[in-house]
Amino acid sequence: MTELILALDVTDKKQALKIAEACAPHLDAIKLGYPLILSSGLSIAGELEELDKPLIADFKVADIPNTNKLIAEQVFDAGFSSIICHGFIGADAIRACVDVAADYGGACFVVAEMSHPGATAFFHGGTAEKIAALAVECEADGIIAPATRPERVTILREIVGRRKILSPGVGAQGGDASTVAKLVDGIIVGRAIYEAKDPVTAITEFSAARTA
Ligand code: BMP
Repeated sequence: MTELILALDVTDKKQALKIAEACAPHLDAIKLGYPLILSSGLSIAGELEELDKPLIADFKVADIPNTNKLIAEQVFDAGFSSIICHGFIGADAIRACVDVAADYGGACFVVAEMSHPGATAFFHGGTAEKIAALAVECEADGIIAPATRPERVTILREIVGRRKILSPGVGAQGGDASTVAKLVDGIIVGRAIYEAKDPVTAITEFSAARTA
């Protein structure tokens, strides 16, 4: 079944831990990014360990190969099982993340196309397709593609084949969970869950939408 990934962009550490714990039985992985890590430190990964859910580090790494390697090592040492890097950085810099992920038995996902409206100015016109092909060439585990544009996900799927597609943009950004769940391997949902009056009810509904 399509995975349900919680984007835990909650800057209050106590609240983040509370939401993660309550939602854990209904989710497949938790994505952590700058909002929570900058407020709580990388050690938050260790504190989430007892939930026994894979942790995805969303730093959208975008540096030279050596710096990427150093970042990725920190991420996997902290207990994450996956890392997300940008794709426009080129093959050598993507490979630096892919190689470290492989060394740790983890995974690396490459941002092929972003979900927000402004992303079309850069990613359309062949760039996303080029990045998706680069992700395959670099043997990344998969790509990030926009739930806000299912038709684009379909195009990128043709390029990446059976490699995983994780898709943010469901809920708050307007993406429809059941439509996108049919096209991808994992849907990423943030605000529509953690800002809901009752995050558990919300996540249960997204969980059900995967099979609708
Ligand atoms: P929300 O469901 O609240 O819109 O959160 C989506 C999450 O996915 C955020 O963590 C955001 O940084 C991330 N994301 C995204 O929305 N679009 C992308 O193209 C790539 C992302 O990582």
